Amino acid sequence: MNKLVKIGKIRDKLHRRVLTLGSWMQIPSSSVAEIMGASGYDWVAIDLEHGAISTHQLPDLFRAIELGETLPLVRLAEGSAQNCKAALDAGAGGVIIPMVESAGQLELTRSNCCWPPSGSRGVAFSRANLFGKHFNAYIQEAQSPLIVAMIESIAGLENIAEILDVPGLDAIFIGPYDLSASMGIMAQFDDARFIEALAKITEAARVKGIPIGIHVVEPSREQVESRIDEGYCFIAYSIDAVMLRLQANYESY
Ligand code: 3PY
Ligand code: MG
Repeated sequence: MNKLVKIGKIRDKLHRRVLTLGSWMQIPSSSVAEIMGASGYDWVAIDLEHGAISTHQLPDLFRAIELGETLPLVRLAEGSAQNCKAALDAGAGGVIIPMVESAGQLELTRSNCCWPPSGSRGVAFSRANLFGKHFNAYIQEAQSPLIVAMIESIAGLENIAEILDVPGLDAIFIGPYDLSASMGIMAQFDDARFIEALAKITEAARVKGIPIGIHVVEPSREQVESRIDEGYCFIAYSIDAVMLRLQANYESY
């Protein structure tokens, strides 16, 4: 299945508020990527913000993820033109943008991700279009990669209404660790203030008609199910390294 079709399927699910389940990778290994890509997720995001993966490793990781018909995404380190080009030229189907705090910041990053006329990303032969072989076929994808904005700070929360109005935004995605840290209650996910912040974000998204997502960092099916019940439809299930750490711990058996 080609990448544009996979992106379209995820967009369609998001429009219908049907769950798209993904996962997250921080281990720079194509074998791990092959396992993650064959594990039944709709998408797997390579984390370039945290962890030790470099952009030159993206093509091999993407190839391995794609063997399982899964869409590779990237969680950018930040939304600079260079970061957006590197991830998308390597073949990412879209980006998850950390720490979005204003409409202007999101619009600039969206533009950095899209070829003209929908954006200002530099046009080039790259792996994404098989170095020119699929140049024409890639134009549509290059003009509309999946764009997901992370809300993970008090500023993001305060500016949520204007952020949700940015055209081309496919979903917002909550980073629970940074959001709780920004509120002075790091990782206290049962704190009433954190629960209230999530409720504000989800209500604003509902009003503006934008799908919402969240990172369920602990690999807990129960937590995923309760997030689905709360209306989240773009959910990242854990992180490769966290799943390995938990299973590798002999004391836990
Ligand atoms: C956070 O919880 O802050 C994250 O960025 C999760 O990906
Ligand atoms: Mg974060």
